[in-house]
Amino acid sequence: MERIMITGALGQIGSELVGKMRSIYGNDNVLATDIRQTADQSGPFEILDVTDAQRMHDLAKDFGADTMVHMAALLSATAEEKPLLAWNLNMGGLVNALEASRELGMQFFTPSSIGAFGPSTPKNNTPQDTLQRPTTMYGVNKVAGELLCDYYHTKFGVDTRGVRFPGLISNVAQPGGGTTDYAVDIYYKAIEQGSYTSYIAEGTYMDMMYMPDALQAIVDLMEADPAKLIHRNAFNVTAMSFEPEQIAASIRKHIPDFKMSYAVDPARQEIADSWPDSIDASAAKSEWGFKASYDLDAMTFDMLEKLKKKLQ
Ligand code: AKB
Repeated sequence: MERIMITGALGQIGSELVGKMRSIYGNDNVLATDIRQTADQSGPFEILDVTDAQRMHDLAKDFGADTMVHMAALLSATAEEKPLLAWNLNMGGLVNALEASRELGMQFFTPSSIGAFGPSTPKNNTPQDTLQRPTTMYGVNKVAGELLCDYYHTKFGVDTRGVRFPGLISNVAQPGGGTTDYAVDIYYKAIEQGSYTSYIAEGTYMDMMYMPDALQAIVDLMEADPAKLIHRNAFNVTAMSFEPEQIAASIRKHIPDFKMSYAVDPARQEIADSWPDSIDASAAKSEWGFKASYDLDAMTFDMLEKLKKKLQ
């Protein structure tokens, strides 16, 4: 990785990944792209609608990119509300990014998700290789995307790599339209209001990870020795699994009066119920040394510290 192009650079992951990659590879070697304009960039930035294959190809070529990191996508709850848009954007953007990578010989990364699993998948310690019959449009996109990345590797020799991210928690950019977003919002509301009303029901376990671990996982996988990669795409990665009461309890260690109530959103609850309670990341650990540094309490401490400074 020397010249990296990132799509969806203003999204939840992209807005921190750009900074991380610029700090490692140099500001001028990371091209950030997004469909929206921003005034706030420390290096090259271009407007890009990922469904525009020609512009994606031309930007990568003009920049001399050797790596494509494709992040632009609709998340699970929005994809359920706008399934056709999700199909066109998530699959159209992905195939365009893979094609540009094939044509220009770029290494390739894109994230899959725990959303690639469904109700018939084993719910606990979900294996790396298992049943994948998701019931959401987002999940359909993710499974198809995993297969498409495998195909571009075996058929065309593109160096495709990827992980299945759990819910990602960060204090920089807020997610939008995801099912796991409550686990970010709760920290903001804990500081702003001392209380939170969860749209996810008590007792609903989902895998999660703190953003610094997610960013490090992307860099580590992209830098990994290809000879050691058996899976390449869609590695299960996770740092913790919790239900809403556990995150509330973790927050109460710092804000003792924090109050939690519930107003369950049936649409997002249905999505959450179709996902695993916990996934097994042993393939990522053994094939490229994946390791998460933050557990729930370490993440809560850091989130509250950083958000207090940001919000007060
Ligand atoms: C979502 O909730 O849609 C995402 C995901 C788990 O992929 N955070």
